[in-house]
Amino acid sequence: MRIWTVALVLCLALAGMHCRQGTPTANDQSAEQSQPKERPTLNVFIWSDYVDPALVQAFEEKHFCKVNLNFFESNEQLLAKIKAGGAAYDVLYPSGYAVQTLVKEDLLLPLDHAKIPNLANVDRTYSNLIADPAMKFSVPYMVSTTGIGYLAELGDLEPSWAVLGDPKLKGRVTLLNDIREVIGVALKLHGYSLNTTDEAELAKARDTAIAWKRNAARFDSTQYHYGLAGGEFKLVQGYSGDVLQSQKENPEIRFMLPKEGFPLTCDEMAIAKTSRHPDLAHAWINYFHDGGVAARNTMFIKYLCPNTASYEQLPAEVKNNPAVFPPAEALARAEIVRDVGADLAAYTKVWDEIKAAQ
Ligand code: N2P
Repeated sequence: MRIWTVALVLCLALAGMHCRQGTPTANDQSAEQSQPKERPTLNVFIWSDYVDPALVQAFEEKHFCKVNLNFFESNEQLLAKIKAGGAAYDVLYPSGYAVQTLVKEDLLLPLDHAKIPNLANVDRTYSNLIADPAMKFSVPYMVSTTGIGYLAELGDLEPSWAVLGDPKLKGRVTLLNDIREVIGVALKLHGYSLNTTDEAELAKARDTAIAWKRNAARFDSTQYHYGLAGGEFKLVQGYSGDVLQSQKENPEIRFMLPKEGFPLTCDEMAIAKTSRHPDLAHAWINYFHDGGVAARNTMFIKYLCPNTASYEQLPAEVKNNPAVFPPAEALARAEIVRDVGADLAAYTKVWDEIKAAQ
């Protein structure tokens, strides 16, 4: 027993020496006299519950750096922050439609593919979902769908967005705090495109969303799945992975993608033009497309990472989960949220009316 303990301690010490060789102080001839070089900080601006924290820690160790995760709750919040300038973010996670806006406004750094060899692992079968298939400015991170999360006690629900207005659930429902998601699914209920710019269609969606708001406890994009797991809410409009993550705490949670169609986004990784650590930012993007890392991340956050090298490392229950990898018949009902350009003003007007309604 003692011999094994000594051997283990020796192994750990050797492993420690080996690790330190890769750090910025490794070539220092007189380590005792000089100050150790300070770890750079990579500032990442990301959605909440969107990365396995153990992988972030492993990256910090591998690249001798500190990672600062900052969270945003909608693309509009991300865009407002980046457009205002002043924030020292390195890596950003906009959805495809927000990538288009950032590129138009010249706020992203063109990517150096030589620094991201794992781009070879990106699954090209999803190229049609991606805003920037040549990956000039952004690399797909996760595909997310928006559906309904609910407690199994509700039984067999009608697979329709109409359930958001069910009076039996008054006060126990939440809606995403997101202009395109809420107006988008109200448009879908009526059979319209969630990228419409038709004023009459938007007005009809507004009235539906106001009725839903009256039935809901609140708009919430970040805590709702905890409320669902705890039973505070019985039914939520939610992102696929958020709802699936909450099954860890409460296995009696279900997820469905309504028959009228649903929003789909491919959320991307991009580097801010003002990044102070562009090399480290490239290394970050490369790391999350390593097959093993992508598989571990998918297992933890339960979103679909379009990374071919990861698929064979996923357990069957993730690979065969239609809420993570929607089958073709479900994908046929998905609609990608697109940049509506100047017509966003019409959405903003409707959103303000929904928010103001009593
Ligand atoms: C994570 C939400 C990410 C999905 N909480 C947004 N498309």
